[in-house]
Amino acid sequence: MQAATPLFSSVNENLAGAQPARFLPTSRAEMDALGWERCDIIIVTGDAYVDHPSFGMAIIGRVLEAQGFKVGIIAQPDWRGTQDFEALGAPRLFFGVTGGNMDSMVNRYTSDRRVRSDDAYTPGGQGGKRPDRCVIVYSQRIREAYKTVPIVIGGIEASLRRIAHFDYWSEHVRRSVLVDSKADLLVYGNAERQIGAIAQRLDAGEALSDITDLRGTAYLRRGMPARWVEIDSSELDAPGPLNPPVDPYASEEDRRAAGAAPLATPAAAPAEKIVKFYRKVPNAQRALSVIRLPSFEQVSRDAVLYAHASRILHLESNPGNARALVQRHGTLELWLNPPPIPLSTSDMDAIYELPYARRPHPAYGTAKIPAYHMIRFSVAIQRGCFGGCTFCSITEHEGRIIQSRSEDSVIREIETIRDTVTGFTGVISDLGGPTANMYRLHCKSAAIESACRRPSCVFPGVCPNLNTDHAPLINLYRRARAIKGVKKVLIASGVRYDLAIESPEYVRELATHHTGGYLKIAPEAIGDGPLSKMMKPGVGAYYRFKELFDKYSKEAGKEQYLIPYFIAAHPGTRDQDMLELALWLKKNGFRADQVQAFLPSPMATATAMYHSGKNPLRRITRSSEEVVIPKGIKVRRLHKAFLRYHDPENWPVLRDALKRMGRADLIGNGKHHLIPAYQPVAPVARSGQKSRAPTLPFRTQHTGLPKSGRGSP
Ligand code: B12
Ligand code: SF4
Repeated sequence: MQAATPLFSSVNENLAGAQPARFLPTSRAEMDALGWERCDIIIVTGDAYVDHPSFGMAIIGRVLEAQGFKVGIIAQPDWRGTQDFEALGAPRLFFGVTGGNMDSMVNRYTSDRRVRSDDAYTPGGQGGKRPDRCVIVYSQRIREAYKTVPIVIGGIEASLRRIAHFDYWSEHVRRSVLVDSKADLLVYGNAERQIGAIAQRLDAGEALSDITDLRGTAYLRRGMPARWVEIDSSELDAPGPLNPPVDPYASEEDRRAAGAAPLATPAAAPAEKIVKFYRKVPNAQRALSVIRLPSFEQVSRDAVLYAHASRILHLESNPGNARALVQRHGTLELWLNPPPIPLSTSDMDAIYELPYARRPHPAYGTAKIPAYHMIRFSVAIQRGCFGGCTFCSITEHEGRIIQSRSEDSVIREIETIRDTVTGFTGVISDLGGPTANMYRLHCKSAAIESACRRPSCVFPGVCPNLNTDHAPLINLYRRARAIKGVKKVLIASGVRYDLAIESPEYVRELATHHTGGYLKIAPEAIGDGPLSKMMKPGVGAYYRFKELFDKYSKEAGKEQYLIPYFIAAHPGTRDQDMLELALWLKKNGFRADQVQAFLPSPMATATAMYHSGKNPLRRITRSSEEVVIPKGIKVRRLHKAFLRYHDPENWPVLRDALKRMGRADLIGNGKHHLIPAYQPVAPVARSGQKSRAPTLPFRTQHTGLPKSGRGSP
C-alpha cells in the first residue's frame, strides 16, 4: 500500500506557534479573547460541542489547530435562518460541515421511523435541535449567508451518503449528498489526512476546485479527465441487461405509470449500455483507471443496478487496491477518489493526545449531554473493523484495516482521565472502539492485505491469514488495571466472540477482570438464513465462547452472565427463523426487555438487500439470489414480537402467526408451549418489570456495541 506522510509533518510555519485554545471559540467574544479577527476554518456541526476525542468536530478542530489554523465551532445552529451561521463571520479558508457523530436521520428517528424524543448529543438529551439531513440544510444556509466561501462536508452523514444511496426514511434512492448540498468537496472516512491537506493547500493559494487528487474525497466535475481509462462496472460484475425484462402483457398505461418508454414491439426494447467502451486495464495503468458505476438515474429506477453499484463500491474499498469511481448525476460526474491511507500508530497517538479540554463547552453550563456522560471515563484504542457485518456501515466509513494506538498513549490517556476528569471514581468504563477486541489485529502479510477484496476477515470463518493474537490487548488491559488510582477497567464495546475464542487467554482475562456481572455480546440471530446475510458467525461460535466465559467466570469465583442481542426483521429472516429464535430464547431463559428491528442505514450492504431484494455479497445478475425481506410495519412488528414472546401484549399477534405457520401446537399453557392460550385482562409483565430470567436490555445497532457501551459502568 502507498505510504502516507505522517499527519503532522507539515505544520505551516507562518501559522504555527500559537497556544492551543482552551476551547475552540464558539462566539465573537471568545474569538476576541483569543485575539482573533477571523477564523481560518469554521466547523458547523449537528452535535453539541464536546471537546473530547470521541466527538468529530473536536478531533477535526484540534487536528487543524495543531497544524497552525484558527478554528471556530458553530454547534447546533438554528437552521431556520442564517443568523447563527454568521455568528463568527466568514472564515478565511472554508466552512467545514458535519451532521455530527451520527447520520441525522438515524439520530432523529427510530427504526420504525418514529421521531425520537431525545438526542444523546444535545444538552439535556433534548430532541429537535437539528434538522433532518443536517448536512444539506446547513450547507444551504451557509450559501445563503456567504455566496462564495468554500464548503467542505464530512462526518458520518456525508461519508455514508457519498454516492447515490437508498434513504430508508423517504424510501427513495437519493443523489449523492454532495449534489444536494451544493458543497465544494466531500471528505469521507477518517478525515484527519484530508482535512489538513485541504487547509494547507487552500492556505498556499490553491483553489478548492483544483483539489481533485486527494484520497478520501469526492467532488463533482463536468466531463472526464484526459488519460484516464474508464472501466464499465458491469464488466467487473455483470448485472445483465439494464432494462428490466419487458412484461409483454402490461398495458401501455401500466408501462407509462411505471415510468417506462412506450413499447414499439417487445423485441425492440434495447439493452442499455452503462458506458460506451471498455478496455482491459494493465496493472501499470491501475492508478489512472476509474470504474464507472451506473448513474444516479439508472440506480434510482432499477434496484438490481443499485445492488450492483453497492457491490462494486464495497469491492473497491480496500485502500491497497481500490480504484477511483465515477457516477453520473444528470450532467455532472461525481468522482470518488480511493479511500484514505489508514492512520499509523503514531498518527493515532498524536490525534488522541491533542490538547482536548475533555468536556462540553462551558456555555452548556450544568446541562447533561448523555453521549458525553457515556464516554467521559472511556478510551478509544482503535478505529476500523474487519468484521463487515452487513447491517453496520462502520467498515464503509472507517475502513477494514485496524488503526491502533500505542499502549503508552492509551495509558497516558487513562492517567489524564484519573487526574483531570471531574467525578472519576477509579472505574474506566471502556477500552474500545467499533469492536472491543480487534486491537492490533491485522493480516499476516501486508502484500496479501493490499491485494485482498474480501468484505470480511472473519466471515464465513476466520481467515487463515488473519493474525488473531490477542496478546497486545491482554497486555494493555493488564497495564491499565495496574495504574495507580484505577480500581476497575470494564469492557463495554462489543466483543467479537468468534475472534475471542481464538484466544482463550483473552476470554479468561475478560471474565476474570473486566466484566461487571453481565457481558453483552451480539449473535444478532441464530439461524443460518439471517446469519449468512448479516455476515455473522454461526451459533456454534457463541456456544464455544459461552463455554469459555462460564468456565473462567467460575474459576474466578464470579457469577456472571452473557446477554445476547438480536436484530429483528433483518434481510434474510423468515417468520420461521424468528420462531426458532423465540424458542431458543425461551429454552435458554432469556427475556428481552426492549428489542430493535433492522434499520436500513445509508450505504450498508444490508440496506442494498432491503431495497433490492438481491444479495450483493455475491455476483449480482437479474437472476441471482433473491433475499427474503421482512418489509412493512406488520411483519417488522411480528418479528419484534417473537423476540418478546413473553409480553402478553404480543400474544394475540403471535397466536395468529403461529396458526398461520401451522404451529398452533406451540400455543397452550404448558412448559413446552411458547405462548399461553389465554389472554390476561390487563398486561401482567410489562417491560421494565423484573422477571426471574435475565433481562436483555435495550440493544443498539452498533457493531455489537450496546447502548450502555463505550462508557457506562
Ligand atoms: C461511542 C459511541 C456511542 C456513544 C456516544 C458517544 C459518542 N461520542 O459518540 C453512545 C453509547 C451514547 C452511542 C449511542 C448511539 N449510537 Co453510537 N457510536 C459510538 C462509536 C462507537 C464511537 C463514536 C466515536 O468515538 N466517534 C469518533 C468520531 C471522531 O468519529 P466520526 O464522527 O466518524 O469522525 C471522523 C469523520 O467522520 C470525520 N469528521 C467528523 N466531523 C467532521 C467534520 C468535517 C468538517 C469533516 C470534513 C470531517 C469530519 O473525521 C473524524 C475523524 O476521522 C461510533 C462508531 C465509531 N465511529 O467508532 C458509534 C455510532 C456513531 N453510533 C451509532 C448509533 C446507531 C448509535 C445509536 C442510535 C444506537 C441505538 N440504536 O441506540 C445511539 C444513539 C443515541 C441517540 N441518538 O440518542 C452509529 C451511527 C450510524 C450512522 N449511520 O449514523 C455508529 C457509527 C456505530 C455503527 N457501527 O453504526 N454511540
Ligand atoms: S487475506 Fe484474510 S486476513 Fe488478509 S485482509 Fe484478506 S480477509 Fe483479511
